[in-house]
Amino acid sequence: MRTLIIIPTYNERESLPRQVDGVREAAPDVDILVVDDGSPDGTGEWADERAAQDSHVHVLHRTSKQGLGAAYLAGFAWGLERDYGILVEMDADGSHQAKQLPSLLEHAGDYELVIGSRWVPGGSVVNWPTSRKWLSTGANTYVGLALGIGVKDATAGFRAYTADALRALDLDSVESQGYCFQVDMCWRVVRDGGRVREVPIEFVEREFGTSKMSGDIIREALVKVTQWGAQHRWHQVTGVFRRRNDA
Ligand SMILES: Nc1nc2c(ncn2[C@@H]2O[C@H](COP(=O)(O)OP(=O)(O)OP(=O)(O)O)[C@@H](O)[C@H]2O)c(=O)[nH]1
Ligand SMILES: [Mg+2]
Repeated sequence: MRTLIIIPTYNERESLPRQVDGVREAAPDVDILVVDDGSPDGTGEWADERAAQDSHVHVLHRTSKQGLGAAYLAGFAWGLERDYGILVEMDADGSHQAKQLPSLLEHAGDYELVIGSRWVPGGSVVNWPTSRKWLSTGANTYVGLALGIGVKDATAGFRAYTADALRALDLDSVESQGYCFQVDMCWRVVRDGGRVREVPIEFVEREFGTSKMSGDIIREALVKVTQWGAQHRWHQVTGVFRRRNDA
């Protein structure tokens, strides 16, 4: 199945070249789409130069920084139009290691969504302060309790979808950004009856550039997951009453 690795970038001039090299080496048959939001540091120009030399590399330019979720949605649309069968999300910053792509892709296609997970046995994080570990495990515990999905790392951004799974979703209605985008997409796949498989990965904190994580991104995730959780529980409860009344 044709596979597209989508790499969103904003000011990743230092990190992107090694990530692209790594992917080309680890999975020579796959194509790469860099989705750059007009990075002022020249990331987009570098990607254009690389694309001119390598037919496996493509670039989608967007005029301004519109968030991770919007970049991925544009990347999905680009890939679906071109009939890729598997669409992979991968950060540029080196946190998602190209050498682990084969284990992610091994199960892609058999499951609607395969997630490279930090929080299943065998998964790990490297160079994260304790506060980040608590934030990530706390967020994932909260997601698990609120939504009742048995996914250990729903905020993870190294993942592979089947094109059919994405086509089945109403992607136009996805408005979430950052971490919330990942939870939103996972929740949509699960609600649609899709199967999710987690494979352990080693996640490495970025060496170059700066994180785009912010308080707003954390707040967005907290508010939306709480809303979705409340709606989900309400539907469960009203569903039980309806069944009892029907009986
Ligand atoms: N195109 C685009 N890419 C973005 C945007 N925000 C973040 N990215 C990219 O998305 C990837 C993940 O962003 P990071 O800043 O590493 O955020 P993170 O991985 O959630 O947070 P850290 O764990 O702190 O690194 C990187 O490749 C970023 O360059 C955006 O608004 N537009
Ligand atoms: Mg990162």
